[in-house]
Amino acid sequence: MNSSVLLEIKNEVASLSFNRPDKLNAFNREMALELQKKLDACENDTTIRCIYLTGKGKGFSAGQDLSEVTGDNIPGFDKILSEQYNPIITRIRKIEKPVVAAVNGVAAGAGANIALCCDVVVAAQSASFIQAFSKIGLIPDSGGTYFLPRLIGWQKASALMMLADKISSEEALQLGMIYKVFPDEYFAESSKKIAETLAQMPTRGLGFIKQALNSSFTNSLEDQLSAEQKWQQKAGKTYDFNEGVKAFLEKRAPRFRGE
Ligand code: T3D
Repeated sequence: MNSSVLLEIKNEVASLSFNRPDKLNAFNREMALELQKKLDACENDTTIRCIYLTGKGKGFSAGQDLSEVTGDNIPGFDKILSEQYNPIITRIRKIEKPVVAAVNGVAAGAGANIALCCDVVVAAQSASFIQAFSKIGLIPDSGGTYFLPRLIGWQKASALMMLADKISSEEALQLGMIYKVFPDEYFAESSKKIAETLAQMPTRGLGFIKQALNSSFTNSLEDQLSAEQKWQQKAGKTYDFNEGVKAFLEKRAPRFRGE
């Protein structure tokens, strides 16, 4: 049986593809747990230096599989969030490796918010984003109320969450929600290139950038300066820092190892 999350490793990039294309990669429980398992495997594998998340077929992910939240066997939101979505978001933020979200098609509900918590978010021209929750009487979860106002500002976030407007990737770009948009025909290649570039950079340092950014959302300036001091000391002890400076002085290209 095909896995609901495919893993392919190439050029030190782990590509994780949501694989329920007939349901626009909506998350059932199995897929949410499989994603966590595969993210853990990527974290622990030192040969992987960047993670690339995308969807098979025409969607990125339509969020929670709504067929699993109706009927007699409803697991309950508390269980769904604590077992499925919250651990996905915290894992992505904690992994000390860059995570690229390559939004190939529609990203709705939890699908959109999983993309938005990634380190670099790019989208295909034909992709779209919807905070779909309010249409069915829910509130944005999977970190939506945390990341979206910080990305695009309170007012726009509030309106998008309440109105559940479907916005194009170009609009998302203009709002500052995502980093870049690529034409559909070059999307896979262009987005993968970003992941491959990151994988050849000083990836331990990129992991430290991520940690410093995580705390910047809640720290005072003084606390954040201390955090920078802490992560900079760690960065200064890496092989890649030494190599970067040496290569600069020797006027040659650096050969980073992610160590
Ligand atoms: O515990 C909790 O549940 C809390 C957690 C909540 C997290 C959430 O993510 S809540 C939000 C859940 N997502 C949605 O409400 C989005 C629902 N989907 C849509 O609104 C539309 O499908 C899209 C706007 C995303 C795309 O529209 P379109 O016209 O391109 O595609 P479609 O025809 O609607 O969908 C294609 C198929 O995917 C279709 O199946 P079928 O009829 O061909 O067999 C459709 O039913 C299925 N599908 C799409 N989204 C979901 C889904 N099936 C189950 N769950 C879905 N979310």
